[in-house]
Amino acid sequence: MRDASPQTVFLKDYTPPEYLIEQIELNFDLDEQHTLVRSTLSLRRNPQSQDSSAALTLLGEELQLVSIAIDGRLLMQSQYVLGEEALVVHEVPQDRPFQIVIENTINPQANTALEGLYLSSSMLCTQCEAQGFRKITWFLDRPDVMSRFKTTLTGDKSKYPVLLSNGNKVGEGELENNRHWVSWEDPFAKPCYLFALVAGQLECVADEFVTMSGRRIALEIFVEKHNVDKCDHAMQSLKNAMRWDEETYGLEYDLDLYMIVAVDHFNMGAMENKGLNVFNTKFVLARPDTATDSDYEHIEGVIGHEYFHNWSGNRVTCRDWFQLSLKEGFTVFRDQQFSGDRTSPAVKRIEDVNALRTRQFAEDAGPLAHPIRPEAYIEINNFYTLTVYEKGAEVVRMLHTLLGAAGFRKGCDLYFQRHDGQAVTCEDFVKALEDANGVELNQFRRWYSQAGTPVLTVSQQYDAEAQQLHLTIQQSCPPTPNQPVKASLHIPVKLGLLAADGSAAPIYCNGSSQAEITLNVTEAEQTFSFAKLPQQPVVSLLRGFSAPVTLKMERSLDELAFLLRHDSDTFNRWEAGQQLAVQVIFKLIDAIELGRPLQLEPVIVDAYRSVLLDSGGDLSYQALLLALPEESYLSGQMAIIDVEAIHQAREFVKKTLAEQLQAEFKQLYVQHHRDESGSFDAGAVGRRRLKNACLSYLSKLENADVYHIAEQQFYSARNMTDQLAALSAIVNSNHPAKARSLDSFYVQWRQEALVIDKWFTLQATSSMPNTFATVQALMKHPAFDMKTPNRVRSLIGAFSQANPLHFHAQNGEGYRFLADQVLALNTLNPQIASRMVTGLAQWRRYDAGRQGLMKQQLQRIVATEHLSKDVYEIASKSLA
Ligand code: 0A1
Ligand code: ZN
Repeated sequence: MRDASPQTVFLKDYTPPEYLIEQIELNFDLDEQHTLVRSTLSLRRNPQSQDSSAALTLLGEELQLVSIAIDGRLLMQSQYVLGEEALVVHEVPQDRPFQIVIENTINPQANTALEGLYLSSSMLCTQCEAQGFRKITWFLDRPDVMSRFKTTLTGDKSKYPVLLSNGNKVGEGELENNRHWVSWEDPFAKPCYLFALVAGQLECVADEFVTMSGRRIALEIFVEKHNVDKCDHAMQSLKNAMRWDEETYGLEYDLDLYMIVAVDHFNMGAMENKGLNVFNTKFVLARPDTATDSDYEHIEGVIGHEYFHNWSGNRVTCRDWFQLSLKEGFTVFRDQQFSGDRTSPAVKRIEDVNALRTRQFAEDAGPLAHPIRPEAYIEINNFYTLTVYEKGAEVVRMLHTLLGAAGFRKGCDLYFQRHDGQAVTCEDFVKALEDANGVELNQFRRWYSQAGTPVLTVSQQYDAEAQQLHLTIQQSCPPTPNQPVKASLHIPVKLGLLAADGSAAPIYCNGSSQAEITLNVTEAEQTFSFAKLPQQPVVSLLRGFSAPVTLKMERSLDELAFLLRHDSDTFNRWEAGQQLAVQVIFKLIDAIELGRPLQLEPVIVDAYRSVLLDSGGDLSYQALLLALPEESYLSGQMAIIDVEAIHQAREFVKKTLAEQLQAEFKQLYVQHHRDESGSFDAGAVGRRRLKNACLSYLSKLENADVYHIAEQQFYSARNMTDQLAALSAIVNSNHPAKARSLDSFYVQWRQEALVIDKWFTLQATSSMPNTFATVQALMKHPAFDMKTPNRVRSLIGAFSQANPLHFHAQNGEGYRFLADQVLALNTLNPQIASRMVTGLAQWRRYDAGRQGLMKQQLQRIVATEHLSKDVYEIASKSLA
């Protein structure tokens, strides 16, 4: 918990470690409440350190010291100082390597923060990133101290038949009193944040992968017994990822064994511990009747992400935590490429951009905005953000665009070759890309240090006589905390031109003609001219969303409808439809605010009709074209967010489209509805997506026919995608069988925690009246548990972050509720508590009344005693 004034850590203060730990031998005597740790460290002074003090400072928190010895001699209390956060040994040998042996105890059962060693159901497991290792034993807990680990686990054979750690198993044996031990050795030096151990009653699902050089790798997924039948997809995903990284980056796995363990209690998605990934069950377990198609896709994405970290993160790691995006931005980019290749690149790109624009853009425009390489933090766990991950991936993507696929690959090869086994910086990454390609990326580097979403304002001027088009692009970036003035960035802007018949108009540049080019926008204002255009073309700009920016360009509804019909760039085709809907919805919002009657623009009805009639092959893509912009995206476009008007206008469009295109929606629904058990292939997934998109529209009609369709689908579904889509249609309408369907779903799935999470989320995100009362009642439901992060996210997180209408109720009940939960979580799990505070961070975007109410709750949080650093940092920065 927080001391009087929590300390800020600055990037500018980085200095190399004073000591190095070449090897660590860890012995665990495992017990739920009283685990004994013996750690033997082989240390020496770091020749690179300028510091000359003879003291050694080891970091440790919440540990009970038993004994400490140097080179075999026990230390007396006068020889060290034991503080809340560190153990300082006054004098250690300076001129030779030395050994320290520390014995301490820890209590995993009391560890509800889920950092360090903790209990999840009946298994013991660890989470060490970012700074959890110091809750296991005293150590130089920083990523630039890389050590070889040898770990021996001892425990009761019945409680802990399976004992796992990083690397290869090198020994095991039986002991008296039904106890046993297993030793593990990891040949690769690593920072302690990649250490892991797992002990429990686990079943192993095993397979094998043969690498490109012909090595046989054993693959093992460990789960609790009742989940053995839900591992096939994760295993297949792992093999797909291993093959993909060989083919795409030339990177091969390095150990003989790759293990994944699925745990019920986990603060994040998963963790890339060397050779022993620990996963949230949500990203491992899938069976067609329990997991949706999106779940299947997320599992493959996260399995890929953790696997890709073996190179981008583990073999080459971060020098310090300010460099987090070095591994995370790069690895997210890699997992996005992988998922795109595995499913549909067009659909994957749209989903990623949608998430970026609705969530990361809000972060970048609010009080918590920071560069992808932050310069200061109070609690590093607060910086596992959308900015570091998702915007970080966009920055890597832009490098890929600027260098081309082959140049990017050359740069990555050099990066891995040059820095294998090292802890490095974002600068080292950019430098490797530069050196491999003989280019200079100086201006581009500003993306690492500058926060905020740049705005591109584009105007066009067509000169019929000269047959020329002039595009003027201005860039600007709004101020962000501590960065009032921004410098110009290097922004790659992909461009295509469309002729009147929808075909590509050639772009003449440097003597040759191309169908698409990338403009290098580098100045505050630049004009690009294009010749030999006998007619004014329609401009398709920022294709593929080639940079994480906001594009401002005057467009008529007809022009957008034209692009929606003809743009050959799949991203921009979708984007045209989105912007069309945005314009239509905003006109309606104006009408609502002025008290005028609402009328739907016919152009959107025609546009949607064409989409409904043109199946074009990729049904998932077609379903995306039908999806209206989310309320959170629309909020991002408003100076003062009018939650009710946004909801009302969007609902009006959805309902009116459903009324006017009823026959088309119904026809498509019927065409694609099958009674299938659910196979995860692109055709079946696309059919389900499209059919359920139609159902969602049709359910707005609120008639007996549609009620019947939804209920029929709910009861006959043999896969979770269809069952959940039907339940969602029921819950978000006035369906007479709502209560019965929810009860039936609960009874059917009460044994499956991940399905029950969906049941909570569906109710928490409902836009129907009485949702707040339902949420309050669900907090008291026997299946709700504040100590299980997935459950907290499924109810409190879903309500506060995905139900704008009810969370932002004018009377402030949603805000008060959230603050109550944050304070309750603060003592149990600070990481989860601080994630929940972000629901209040955007308070400045609302009307005066709501601002006051949100601020009041933030102030109440900050004024609370014993606040964790995590919550303090987010709440106080939100108020600043
Ligand atoms: N490195 C992991 C994510 C992760 C980060 C922090 C954690 O605890 C604070 C846990 C997991 C990844 O990117 O997958
Ligand atoms: Zn990661």
